[in-house]
Amino acid sequence: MLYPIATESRVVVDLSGIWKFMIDKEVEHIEVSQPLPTNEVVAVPASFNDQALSKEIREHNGYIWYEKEFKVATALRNERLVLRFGSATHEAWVYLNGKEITHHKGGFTPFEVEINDFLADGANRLTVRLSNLLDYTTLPVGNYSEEKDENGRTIRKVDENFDFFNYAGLHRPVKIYTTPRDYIEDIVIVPEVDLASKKADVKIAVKTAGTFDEVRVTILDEDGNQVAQASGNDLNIPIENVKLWQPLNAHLYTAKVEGIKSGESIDVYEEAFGVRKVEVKSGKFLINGQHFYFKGFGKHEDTFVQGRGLNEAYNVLDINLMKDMGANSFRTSHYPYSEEMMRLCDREGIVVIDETPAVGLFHGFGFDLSGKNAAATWSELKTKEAHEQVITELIDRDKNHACVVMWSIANEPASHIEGAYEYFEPLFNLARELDPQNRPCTLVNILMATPKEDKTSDLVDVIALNRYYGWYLQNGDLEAAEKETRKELLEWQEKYPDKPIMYTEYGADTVAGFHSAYGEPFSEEYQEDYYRMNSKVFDEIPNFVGEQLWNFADFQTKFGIMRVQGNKKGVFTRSREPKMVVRYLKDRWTNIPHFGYKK
Ligand code: BDP
Repeated sequence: MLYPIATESRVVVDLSGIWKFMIDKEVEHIEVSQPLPTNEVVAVPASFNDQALSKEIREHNGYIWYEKEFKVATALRNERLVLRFGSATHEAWVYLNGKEITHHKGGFTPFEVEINDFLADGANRLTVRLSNLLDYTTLPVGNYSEEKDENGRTIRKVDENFDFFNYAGLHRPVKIYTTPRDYIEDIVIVPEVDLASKKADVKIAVKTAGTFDEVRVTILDEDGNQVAQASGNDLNIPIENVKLWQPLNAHLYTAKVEGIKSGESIDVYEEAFGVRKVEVKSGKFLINGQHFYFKGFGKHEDTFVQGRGLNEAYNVLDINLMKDMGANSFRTSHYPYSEEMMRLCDREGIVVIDETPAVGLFHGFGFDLSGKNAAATWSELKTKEAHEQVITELIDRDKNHACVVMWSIANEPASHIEGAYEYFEPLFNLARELDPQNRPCTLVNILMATPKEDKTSDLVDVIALNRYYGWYLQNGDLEAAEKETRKELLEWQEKYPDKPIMYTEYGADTVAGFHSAYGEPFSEEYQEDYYRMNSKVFDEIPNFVGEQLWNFADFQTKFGIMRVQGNKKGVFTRSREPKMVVRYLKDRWTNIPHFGYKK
């Protein structure tokens, strides 16, 4: 699905701003042909939760209503008009002037609908009913329950089966964009490069709707110079002396696609792309033929007030903080991030592991680490359909991004439980079939899924581990933790000598400003000692190709006795002040090259 941009043939109207808002108490029927009976307002894009200063709103589980009035300029009325949501969390029913025009389930991917037939002259009323409910059929997975109160009203409850606050709302921009009636619908770009001769063959497939005499593709370099031009819907365009997209040194080409009729350019779209080669070979992760070492983070889309809503200033700041530390990558834990962030990573050369919202695939996941309920996971959860949908939508959205080097099919599923292989095998096949660029695929492994217990490692291209030796296990005893870390990593190395191994999470909760002469857990000293211990072991393991720590910044979670105002494993606070450990990590990472660290 193309991102909405303004071009010579397209106009974008942003509906961001202040919308009418109300939570649905389910006491009276809401008549969508009428304006919403509320005077409350909410800002879009953002989570609604932290805007209202109301516990009832913040913790509401159920349905939520949004409404916005807009007008469309007469000059645009003959164009094809498309209403597009960057995301709506987690399920949306969309009404225009009282008529349902679309519905979408899944809170982290875009969807769109043509609105010409539903527009009124003058003011239009856009009403959105959202649900923030999660259960055993959704991704993420929620523990859902409901009961009736004394007045017969349904009280719904979602206990997150994961460790982040269930923020919801219109998290990403809502836009109307125009196209001509004959238009470019999709573009698939697959750059194949011969590194030795510096020659690329860029396969470009253009899907159009309506009729054109010609589809013309012009490749421009970063300075806007024409590099190549060809005509057709299925092209293979050679580029000589190609400039590669490299981590932190990104070169982006632009494919300018024109739909032409009677010699006139009717529709124009511009898609940026990078030329780079990603491979997994002999226990190493290669970008452009060189052994890449991942340095970076698991993150969240999580900021004060906006919650999980798009916050572009924070996105820019976060990438600048990463670069300053010598980091080169992050994982979109635990859901697809905004398209704006993906475009920024393309531009900035940040390497991304792109994750689906498949988190909580672990029956009874909680702060009790016994995992005693996990056995029921693959019989109790009914997420197969949602999982196929999110893989399909994610790959469709992000297929052309140079920054994406690997898909993460899930985070911490109960992959040590019988049934996991059978659940995941078709999903890995699906992802591999759908990705035109054939990127590696992984699944992020939970601590119980040791080399002996895990059932899914044969499916993954890279062994991606979340490990908490020294935190959830051997807390406060880094000597014992070091032994366990080494023991397990050596076991993986021995069992899968051809697969690269990386950590996609490791961390210790740390209260900013808490110091301890004894390096006690929760102190800034402990966090640093913990990372130093891990680094030492990583450097001993030949196939260890990357360290993405948990977490970039402190973040909001569900309530629980293990969380004080959220998860404190950030190396930055939620407002991005560095904890002490940042100096150590900066020193380590600026001394580790992006390439060739592990020979
Ligand atoms: C892992 C999860 C992550 C949590 C983290 C933690 O993947 O979402 O926040 O551990 O406990 O279980 O801090």
